[in-house]
Amino acid sequence: MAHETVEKTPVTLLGLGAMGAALARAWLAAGHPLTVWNRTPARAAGISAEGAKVANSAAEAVAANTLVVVCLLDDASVEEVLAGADLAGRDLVNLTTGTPAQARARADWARERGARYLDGGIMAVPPMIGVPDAGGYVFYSGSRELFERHRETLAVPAGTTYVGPDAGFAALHDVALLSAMYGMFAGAAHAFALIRREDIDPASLAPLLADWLVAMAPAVHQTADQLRSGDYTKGVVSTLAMQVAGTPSFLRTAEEQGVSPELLSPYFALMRRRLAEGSGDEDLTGVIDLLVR
Ligand code: FVH
Repeated sequence: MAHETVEKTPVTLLGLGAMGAALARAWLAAGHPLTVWNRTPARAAGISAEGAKVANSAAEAVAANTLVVVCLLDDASVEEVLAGADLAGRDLVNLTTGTPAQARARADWARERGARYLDGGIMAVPPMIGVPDAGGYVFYSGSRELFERHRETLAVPAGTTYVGPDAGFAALHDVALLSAMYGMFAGAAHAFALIRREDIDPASLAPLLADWLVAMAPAVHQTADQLRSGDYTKGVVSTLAMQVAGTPSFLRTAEEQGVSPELLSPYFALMRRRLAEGSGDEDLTGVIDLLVR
């Protein structure tokens, strides 16, 4: 029986930090020919032993393959590393975290140099890379054609979610989700602080906290529905007026427990401002409009 050999797209990867190394290992494990470069050459030794070609310079690595993936510290390092490389005809995929404006400027910069450009925002930590069930994925935005052309290769390290032709959208989605995550961490930090001096095992609070946050998370769908309709009273269960009335109890409890209210206070202040505008029968959605300058 004849065996068909499926050629795997060769990949160039610049950057072998924690995330770059995880990406490299995922592509090698899936059989993709891989050329790598890293500023500190010692970091490439392990990947080389696993089968990657190590280029002597970033320019040499870029010249090796059409698909060039960059995963460096920040946008400034991307500029520095690619400065001496000939990008003409390259498919540049930038997985370096940055702002939407940086991504848009980098897309223009790449286009001026004759490259096609796709920006990525990684929603995973290194141990999730190359582990299909880990739930990690990458937001992509920019050239749809480029995304489709390399979709299979890009899906090797983590899932792929294309969010539009605007190169800034991957970074915007990335930062939006991570910002929400920090809000959640802030709330959890306050909760743990409240019990810190009591005879309550943090390990007994943790599952209660996790279950509660999971139970509350679907509320974002109602928020989205209200934002779309413009009616912030639609489906409201707990009115802003009722919630503002409850806030002194939260602040007094913090005081009684010797806990600074500095994580809660800014949000409560916004709720009170919205209430003062006469929006007591609304949900908390109106706070969003106070944030948008
Ligand atoms: N690791 C994580 O948990 C997060 C998950 C979400 C996405 N981020 C972003 O991924 C980018 C790379 O992150 P990383 O984890 O690989 O970061 P490091 O381990 O610190 O490696 C940084 C690499 O960048 C190289 N580098 C830094 N500055 C320069 C420069 N001026 N010129 C050339 N290369 C530079 C560094 O090289 P070296 O220090 O080994 O010589 C590493 O290869 C990042 O945007 C995260 O936000 C990761």
